[in-house]
Formats: sequence, C-alpha cells, structure tokens
Amino acid sequence: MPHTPPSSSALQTALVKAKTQFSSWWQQAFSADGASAPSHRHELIDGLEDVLLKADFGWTLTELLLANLSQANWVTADEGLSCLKTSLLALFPQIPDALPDSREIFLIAGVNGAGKTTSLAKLAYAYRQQGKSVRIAAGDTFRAAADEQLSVWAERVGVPVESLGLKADPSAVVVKAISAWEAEREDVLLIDTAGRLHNQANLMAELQKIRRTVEKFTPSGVTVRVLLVLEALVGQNALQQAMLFGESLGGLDGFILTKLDSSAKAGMVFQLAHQLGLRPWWVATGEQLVDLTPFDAPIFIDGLLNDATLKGA
Ligand SMILES: Nc1nc2c(ncn2[C@@H]2O[C@H](COP(=O)(O)OP(=O)(O)O)[C@@H](O)[C@H]2O)c(=O)[nH]1
Ligand SMILES: [Mg+2]
Repeated sequence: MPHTPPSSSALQTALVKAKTQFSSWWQQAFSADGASAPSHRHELIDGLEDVLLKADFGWTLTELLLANLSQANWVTADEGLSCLKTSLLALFPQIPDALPDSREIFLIAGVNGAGKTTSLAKLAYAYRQQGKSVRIAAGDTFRAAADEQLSVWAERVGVPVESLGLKADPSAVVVKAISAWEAEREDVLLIDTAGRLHNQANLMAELQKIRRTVEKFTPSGVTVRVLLVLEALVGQNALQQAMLFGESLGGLDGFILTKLDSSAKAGMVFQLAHQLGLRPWWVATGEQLVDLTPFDAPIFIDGLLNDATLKGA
C-alpha cells in the first residue's frame, strides 16, 4: 500500500495542528514587533533556529539544516525556504518495493497505547478496500482485553483473527497464523504485539523471539515488513524508542506515525529520517478505520511549511 498515491487532502488535514503551531512559532521568531517576515539571509537563518528547535527537530538536525542554508545560494526568504524544503526532502529514504507479486507480512511493535492495534485494524481495512485478503495474528497475549479489542475490529473489517488466548506464547500465535495464512494463500498478514517499554529486557527479548519466528516460518517469496508504531506526541523520545526497538527487532523498515491529529510537533519525523534513516509509511489521524493515510514527504513538508511560506513572501 505504500505504493498507492496518497490523498494529499487527508495528510494536509492531519497536519493542521502541527502547521498552525509551526506558523505561530514562525511568527514569534520573525516578527517580535508584530511587523514583517524575514527579508534577509541572516534573519531567516537566525529565526529558523528557534522555530526548528521548538518544533522538535533537535540540535543535530537543526545545525545541519542551518549549515545547508548558510552554504546555499539564495536571496529572498521564499528562496531560502525552498532550499530548506529541498534539504528536508533529501532526508527521507525511499520505501523499498516488495518482491514482485509478493504477499506481505507486517510485524507491528511499539510501546503501550501507541496505537498498534488500531493502526493494524486500519491497515486491514485499507488492504481489504484494495481487494486483498487479510489475516490478523493476535500477538498481544499479555492484556486480557487485547483479544476482545482485536476481535471487535476484525469483525468490523471482516477479516479472520488467529489467537491462542491470554498468556499464550506470542511466537506460537505467529506460527499458527502464518500456517493458516499460507494454507489460504492470503495476501497480507498483520501481526499485532503487546505493548512494551524499551527498557523491559524480558519483553524486548520476547520481541526478538517473535521476529526470529517470523523469519523462520515465512514462506519464500513473501516480503516481511517490521514497523514501529510511534505516537506523534512522544517528541524527542521517539528517537530512543526507535533505536531500542530497532535493536531488538534486528532493524526496522519504518514506522507508523499515530495521533498526528492531536500533536503540534512534527519535527521528530525529520529527526528519525536524519539520524536513523527511518520514515513513516503511514500516518494515523484519528480513531476511525479510515483515519490512516500513506505518508508522502513532499506533501508533509509543504503542508507543514505552508503558512510560513506565505508569511515569508
Ligand atoms: N486521536 C487518535 N487516537 C488514536 C489514534 N490511534 C489510536 N488512537 C487511540 O489510542 C488508544 C490506544 O490505541 P491502541 O491501538 O489500543 O494502542 P496499542 O496499545 O498500541 O495497541 C485508543 O484509545 C485509540 O483509539 C490516532 O491516530 N489518533
Ligand atoms: Mg494493542
């Protein structure tokens, strides 16, 4: 599904909060006297430092972006902003194509409450909309309510769930689910997992085992994607989560950015791209099945900077 053209309006709507906040920081930085937008190189570069730090871009990336701007050849603030957009765009790696005609397995991990189960239901729905057959593995065997929550979603979407009940070994659920999925030759398998904190060594080890099991039982010709679910609200902590989950999972393919509807900071998306080479694959923007949209870097960047651009004209 990363290959379907994104709906620009859904992503733009999702960005409303972040964009509004960004443009207010922008105004604070550039019009202390309530007057005008930056009109010179040094004004833009100085003011931008503030804006980027406030928006969670982090020191390392902010310095890099400002250095890029200092070296680039531009005159007006608008030209400067377009340089900035180019630098931001260059941060995002491409989503690797699936094997030709591939069936896909998604392993979904993340901390508690990040939105794993909801996102997985949304993915199931989106793939069903594309006419693909989907199965879900109930790998969260930790919480009593997890199975029920997943069944409700699965029923709503109309897809089968594999479960072994509370306290079962999630790896055993994976084995059962892959086997049923393979027997039915279905297109997409979505594996849910229990939320865990990246400092819970035993649970992180369990995740390692789940990953190994997926690798071991995945039939040839199937593409496995390991995605971290990250709340937009976590800000700077996203980097640490992504590093530690990435270690346990033997690498991440990318992440699903959730709750962008309730977050005002989007800078962590750029930090993750810059420091870890990770990008969002989808962005979740609410609690309904339709509230998931493929991530598109140009739309995201334009959306975020849109008002700033106007003010800088
Ligand atoms: N506003 C908003 N809420 C969300 C989003 N995604 C999930 N949630 C809510 O976050 C809570 C936790 O979601 P859940 O999928 O159970 O998280 P999990 O513990 O990671 O599986 C639920 O109340 C969801 O409805 C989102 O994109 N936006
Ligand atoms: Mg869950």
